[in-house]
Amino acid sequence: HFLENVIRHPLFRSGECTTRFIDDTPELFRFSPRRDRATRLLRFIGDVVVNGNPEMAGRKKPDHVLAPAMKPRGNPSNLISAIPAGMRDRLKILGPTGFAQWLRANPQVMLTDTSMRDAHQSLFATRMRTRDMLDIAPHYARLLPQLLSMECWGGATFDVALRFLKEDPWERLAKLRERIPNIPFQMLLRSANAVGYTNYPDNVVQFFIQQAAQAGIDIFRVFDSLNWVDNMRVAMDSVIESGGVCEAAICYTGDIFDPKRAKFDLKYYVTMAKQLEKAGAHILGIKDMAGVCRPRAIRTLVAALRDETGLPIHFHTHDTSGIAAASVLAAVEAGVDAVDGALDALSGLTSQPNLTSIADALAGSDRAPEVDTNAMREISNYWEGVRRFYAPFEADIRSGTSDVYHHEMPGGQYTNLREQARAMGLEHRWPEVSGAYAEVNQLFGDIVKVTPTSKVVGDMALFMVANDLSPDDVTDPAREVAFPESVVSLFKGELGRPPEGFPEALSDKILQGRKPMPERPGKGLPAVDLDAERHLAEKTVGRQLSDQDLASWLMYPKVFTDFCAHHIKYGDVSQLPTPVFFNGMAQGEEVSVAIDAGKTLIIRLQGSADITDDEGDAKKLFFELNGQPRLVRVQKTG
Ligand code: 3PY
Ligand code: ZN
Repeated sequence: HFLENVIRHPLFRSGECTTRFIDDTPELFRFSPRRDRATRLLRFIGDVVVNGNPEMAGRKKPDHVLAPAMKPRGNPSNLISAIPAGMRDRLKILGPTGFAQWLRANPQVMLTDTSMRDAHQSLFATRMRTRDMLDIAPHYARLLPQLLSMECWGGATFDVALRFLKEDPWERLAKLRERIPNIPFQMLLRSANAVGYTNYPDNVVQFFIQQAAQAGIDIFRVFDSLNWVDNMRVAMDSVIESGGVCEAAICYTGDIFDPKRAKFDLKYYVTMAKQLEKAGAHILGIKDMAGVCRPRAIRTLVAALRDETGLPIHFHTHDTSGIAAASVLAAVEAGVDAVDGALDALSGLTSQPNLTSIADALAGSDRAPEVDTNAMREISNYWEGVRRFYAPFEADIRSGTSDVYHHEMPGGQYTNLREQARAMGLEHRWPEVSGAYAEVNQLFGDIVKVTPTSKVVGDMALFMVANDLSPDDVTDPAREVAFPESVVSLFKGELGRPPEGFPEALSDKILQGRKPMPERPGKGLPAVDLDAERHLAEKTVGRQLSDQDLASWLMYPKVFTDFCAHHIKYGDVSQLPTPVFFNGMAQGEEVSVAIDAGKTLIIRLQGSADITDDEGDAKKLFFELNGQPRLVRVQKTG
């Protein structure tokens, strides 16, 4: 190791070192952390083998070793071939405004692939790991440069990466960016809630967006969970100042043709669209998070928004009903400029409709997108293998459900709420939960339901079912109700407010004399002293923090602290194969883990033995690491 350090040292390589080189260069004695990293990874694998990954508690482990996902076939030189110019190159030349104008004038419909964000958020609780994305990333760069964008960041991915997957979302972004320099990256940003569940002070939102733009996010889809434009402005301004493309989204709820939901009529959406255009949006997103925008509605809406604004329109929906592709095709016929979908193996059910099928269905028409659908299928074959790793996180749903038109649950929430219901022993009462969800929506005054307001509606629905409360019980002034904390917070205005406010009687009952916030929360929240926060965070986690680390801390201080502790104990686990991360290794199994460019660990589990020593019951695991025997002792915790 010492010699390695000497040979690598820039002074040595420059040939200018003197006889004092060794004395004056203490870092020569700092040996490669590789061995230490390997030890920590073996410790992690050992822990999972012996005690299980806590993430898998209560989930069914596969009964056989899972095969790696198959990457696209063909010429292996594919991956060293030059990366073709893609849509990101066009964006760089034209800039956000010029790019948006080009998008609006372009006759073909453009495509966004959500496979790396919303698709897995909506199908398997956002659990897709960085390694599974990186393995296919170079193929995207070479095979699909015509995509408008890849949605690969934001939404719940930030929280889940740190909290459950123990990996750094910023590193994920950097590594994807390195491998895919030519396709725009898109993120979902919850305006004042950034990538969290509550409004943050304005300067925190601004700092987060600056970091995201510098780290390589090109297109920011910005929405507010109550469609309150005032609460979107700070985020929108910040995206624009950071040089990003600001796609301001309207969250679609109700049905523009339903007289009983007249609040969400065409005028409501057109008015909001005009406000967003005035606020500087480059692109207008229609965010149909539940998948309830019917074909007739989207046709009318797209035509109206294109007429009434000068912006390109981007349509996002979910296939929970089983017929969302009909709405996508109707949107295309009505002149929508771009649509979202997921590649075949990650499409359908609560995810996006199938992007490849949409492209194939449009083949030969004057709006047919310029993409290689054979390449999309090849990449999808890879996703099919990857999806198997995450089977324990999938909800047991096998078909589309028309019930979504009634409850309007976002696709990204559906499986989570079912999971919450399961954890509370209420899964067998799911139809009641989904019915209560619709009732809560009415009790709350018929609101937009999307993260984080959807979470509040879900909490209240579970609360009502668990306590056998009817809507009348909830509103009855004579009946005391211990409302969930998130409901109180919503009515206090901590997530903002719907333009028309909340129903007064229920608000009075929930707030019991307290007054709701008169302004958007960000206005009342004092700016965070970023230097002081950095100091506090560094003291807490015991190391210096980058600006990106600080942004993680500002979003989720506790989760980030736990993540750092995990990192100290086990190192960077993001490059472990997913089956190993969740299930450990079987005896005789061998895996390779790339810990750095060009540095790979070959890990083999040779065997194990139960032992009891001074510290209690444990297991000795016999590994082979790059051919050398390594012994790991793991305390049994169960
Ligand atoms: C999120 O905010 O995570 C969503 O996916 C909303 O639809
Ligand atoms: Zn979505």
